[in-house]
Amino acid sequence: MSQEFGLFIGGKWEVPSGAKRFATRSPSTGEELGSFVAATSDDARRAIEAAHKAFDGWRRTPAPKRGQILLEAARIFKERKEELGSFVSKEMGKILPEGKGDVQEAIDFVEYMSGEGRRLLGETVPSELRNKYCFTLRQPKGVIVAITPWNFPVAIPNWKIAAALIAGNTVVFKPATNTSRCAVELTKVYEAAGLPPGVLNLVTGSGGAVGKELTTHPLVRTVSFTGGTDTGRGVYTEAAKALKYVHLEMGGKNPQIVMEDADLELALEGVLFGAFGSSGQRCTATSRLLLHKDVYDRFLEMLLKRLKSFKVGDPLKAGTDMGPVASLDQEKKILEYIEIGKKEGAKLLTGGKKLTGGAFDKGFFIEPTIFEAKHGMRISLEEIFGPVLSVIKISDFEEAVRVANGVDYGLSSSIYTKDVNRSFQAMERLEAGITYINAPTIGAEVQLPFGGIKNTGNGGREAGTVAIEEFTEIKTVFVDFSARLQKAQIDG
Ligand code: UN1
Repeated sequence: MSQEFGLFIGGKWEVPSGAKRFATRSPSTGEELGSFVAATSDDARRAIEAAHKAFDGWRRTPAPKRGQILLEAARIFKERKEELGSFVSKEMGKILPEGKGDVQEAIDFVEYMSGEGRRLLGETVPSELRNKYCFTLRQPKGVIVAITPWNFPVAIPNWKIAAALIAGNTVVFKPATNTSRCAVELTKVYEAAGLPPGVLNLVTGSGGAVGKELTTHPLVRTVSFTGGTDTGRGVYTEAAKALKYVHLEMGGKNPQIVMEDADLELALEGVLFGAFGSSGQRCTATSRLLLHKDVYDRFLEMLLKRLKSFKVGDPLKAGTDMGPVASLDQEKKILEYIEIGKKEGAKLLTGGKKLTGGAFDKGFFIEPTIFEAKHGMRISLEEIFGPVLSVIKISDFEEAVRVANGVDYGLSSSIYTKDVNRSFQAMERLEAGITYINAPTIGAEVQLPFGGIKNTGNGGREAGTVAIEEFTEIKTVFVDFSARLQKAQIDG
């Protein structure tokens, strides 16, 4: 029997009477990692009410003081980095260095946001009238709902939680079901850091049960969602009816372009990390390699050779390059896409199968898979979210840009070239929220904005200084110290 955990509402861990439970399991070994409460809409409502109750006290806490609590949370994350990193690896299957990287990304962001408590800058703007001051303030919105995915179970929730908290909001956190243990541990960090009761609340369980309440309750002011496009569309549509502001961060079909003048060794390391890091389960994963015809055969040969020594297996073992995919559902979906690829005539160059036998039988392991594909095939257009790479031959830079942009998504993009002019042109013309020059499509840093265009999102960005925008209202203030009625646009 694994450890049992409750919901965290109003500063207390609680198990509602008659609560149903679910367990999470390692996608590598099947080991159970905890038993969690499947929250109901009533639980979600109580969490929202608790967050609302805590709001006034938290918003009035001076922002630098809120920052000190965040800094303490960052310190505890640091202290627990190894342990939390191994929870990430165990619960969603990415290899341990990446599990620890997930936690490090949280540490970086929480530290960064703690400093924001001493800024939260507004603007001072001149008035057209004498003896009048005009300025703006950033004010918290109220109750924020954070709906987060399993692929970065520590980093992504923190992008939302820490930014919302520093701005003075209170939060209801609804994590993906299959990484509930990471979510519980993360919540405990904030509890230990001294966050007042109700400022952060955790509601575990499926979105189906609590989604409507979380997206339509009158006290919820903003819903911040990262996850799949279909779910995101549902959240957006539902919340729109209740006129909520919604921030969406969804899929990608990110290209790495390799031009004929590229440093091929560098591009090779880049594509391996980009396509197969976290078993390809990043929104930023490289799922298309756009390869210039002059280096096509050579680069493919290098890639296939290098993959021969690529180790798939236990994510906790040193030397493993790639762990399992995160769940049975993921495995099914990825294997389906591999079949689709074969049916639409893409040539399977390597991989393509579920790994079986011995320890593999306990988990969801798929070989790193590479297709020689064409632009326009489904495997070259749709997000697979697995270790599957489509290689597409391009004959020049114009074609590379056209193919790169020829998808519905626009999160990340990358080009390998030594030509400065071309790299700047790529930067300007690639339709994506993020462009890397001579680096893979993954690896965003927290002090810069993160997000995408087209079907990837709805215009907002996380991280960086803009992170605060999502979670604040701007108040415009006019102070007239002339002691008489002055009429803008009419006087003077
Ligand atoms: C995601 O996959 O949703 O740039 C986030 C990266 C990571 C964040 C990815 N720092 O790959």
